[in-house]
Amino acid sequence: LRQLLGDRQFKNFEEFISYYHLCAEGANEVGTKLENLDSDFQFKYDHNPIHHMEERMKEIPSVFEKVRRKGYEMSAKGIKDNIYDIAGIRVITNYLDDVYSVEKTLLQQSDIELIKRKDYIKNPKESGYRSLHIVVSVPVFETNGVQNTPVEVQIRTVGMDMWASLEHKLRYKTKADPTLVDKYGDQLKGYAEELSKIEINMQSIFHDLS
Ligand code: 0O2
Repeated sequence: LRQLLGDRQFKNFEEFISYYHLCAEGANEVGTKLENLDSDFQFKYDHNPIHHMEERMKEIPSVFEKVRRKGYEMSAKGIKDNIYDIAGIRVITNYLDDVYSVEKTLLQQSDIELIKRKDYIKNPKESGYRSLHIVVSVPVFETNGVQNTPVEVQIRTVGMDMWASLEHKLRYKTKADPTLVDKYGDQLKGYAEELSKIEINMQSIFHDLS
């Protein structure tokens, strides 16, 4: 941590740790909401939109690295005001439409507020990456009162998730020489497009059979 923080003094470290803990509780709240939504879908429509979910807390050195990279104030306040993905939930859906129905039903809940939204499905990244990223604020009830807490929810289909996981591993593996992956950039982007076409067709079959 000292290396990442460099000479800069980190202000209010204890306050940051307490906030970090709060974010983990926020992720638990949102995770439970998503599980309940999936079960309600199954009960009412005989279909589970969610294939599976993964929860992760951004590692503390990664939080500091992001603060440094983005040029935010290295303090508990700098983190609270700017870093919304300390707690993250990845929701992997069966079909493309499920991405948006999960988003819609989550945002319909009266205690959930949308803070930020990036639709990399409608506007894929240059790499070919596809996913819907939303940041929601959820109230967390603690011993000393209620705190609205940000949680990032990344929603994507099984196909998008397969591509993103493998592409991430390839990039990580060749970190020493990034040009090695760039050599395959167009090919990887092409695969993301092919997968997207396949998923649109699978969705149509599902509609026909439903
Ligand atoms: P981790 O551990 O997965 O979080 P922000 O200020 O947060 O809105 P940022 O950080 O640029 O801006 O976020 P962005 O680009 O919207 O989303 C970052 C996350 O999306 C990454 O997390 C990846 O999980 C995923 N992602 C974005 N682009 C790509 C891509 O080209 N390929 C793959 N495989 N994943 C991507 P982190 O920061 O890597 O870490």
